[in-house]
Amino acid sequence: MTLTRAQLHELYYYLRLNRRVDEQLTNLYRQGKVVGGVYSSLGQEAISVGTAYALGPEDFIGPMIRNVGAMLVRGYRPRDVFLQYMARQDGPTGGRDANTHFGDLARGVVAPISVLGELVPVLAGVGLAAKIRKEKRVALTYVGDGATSTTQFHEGVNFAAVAKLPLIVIAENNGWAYSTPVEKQMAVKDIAERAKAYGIPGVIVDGNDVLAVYEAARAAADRARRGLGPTLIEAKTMRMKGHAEHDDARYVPQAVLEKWRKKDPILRFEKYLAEKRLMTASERAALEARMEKEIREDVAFAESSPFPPPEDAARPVWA
Ligand SMILES: Cc1ncc(C[n+]2csc(CCOP(=O)(O)OP(=O)(O)O)c2C)c(N)n1
Ligand SMILES: [Mg+2]
Repeated sequence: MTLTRAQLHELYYYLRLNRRVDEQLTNLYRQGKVVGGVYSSLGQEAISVGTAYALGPEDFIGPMIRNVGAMLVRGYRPRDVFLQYMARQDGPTGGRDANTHFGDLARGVVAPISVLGELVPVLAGVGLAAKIRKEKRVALTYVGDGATSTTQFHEGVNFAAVAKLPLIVIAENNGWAYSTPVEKQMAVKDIAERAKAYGIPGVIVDGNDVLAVYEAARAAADRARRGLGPTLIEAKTMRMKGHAEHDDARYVPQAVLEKWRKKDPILRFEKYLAEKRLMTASERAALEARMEKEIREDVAFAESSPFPPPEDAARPVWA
């Protein structure tokens, strides 16, 4: 374990921030203030936070809907997320696009689109550019279990493998792709098994253990930087809510959710920090107070931001 006490606190802060942003988005949605859907990362925070934390500022990520945590680690603030979900003028896309469909190349964040698996070849391209320019950059992106069945996933991973590109693909196996369970999605038991067919390492990690996720991403990044090519990391987890806030997920057995609630990644990390005496109760309270203040201020800021003026609608778009 190479992380310092301060870094462990930072990891914990991002996990909590991810969860609080998520809870706040749900509140805003229920108040009718969100334009579009809310895609929760409840219970999956350790994957976004642990992987993004393992990268350096020169690296690139391609987040998907459940990776708000990774965007927070890359420097976006809760207000950016609230503004974007509420389609306000001061938001990252000025109200033009929804949910996590925003990015900033200066921050190393590639904006996603909805098409599943699409970011895999795009981030492979980032890796290819880095390789051609001899830059020690790593590109990391996320797919769900469902997204690993797409053509784009296959083409992207295969190309990255053949060209030995510095790509890390995080497969978040949360058991469901909308209402389709994993066993109806694929005939292999583990997504990681698919890596064999591309000739790259396939690693399975406990997606609810932030330190394990961090270590796996760290190792894959080191490997990529040494020119050894891509890694597929399967993070086992569970989608703890419906596909989005409109979906009550009645098709998910309650007993399964109950089992996974006991493995909550944040409670687990809290327990670890307490047992190892790495965070005191007062340190935790201070962190919580700082975060709550930020959430409160950012919600207020986002709510007071105007909607974009209609005459602005055709400005910066492609055509
Ligand atoms: C190519 C493609 N097919 C279908 C959809 C519609 N769709 C959006 S999210 C989703 C489920 C995704 O499941 P998974 O990849 O497991 O990710 P999760 O939602 O569990 O994070 C589907 C079917 C899409 N956006 N793109
Ligand atoms: Mg899924």
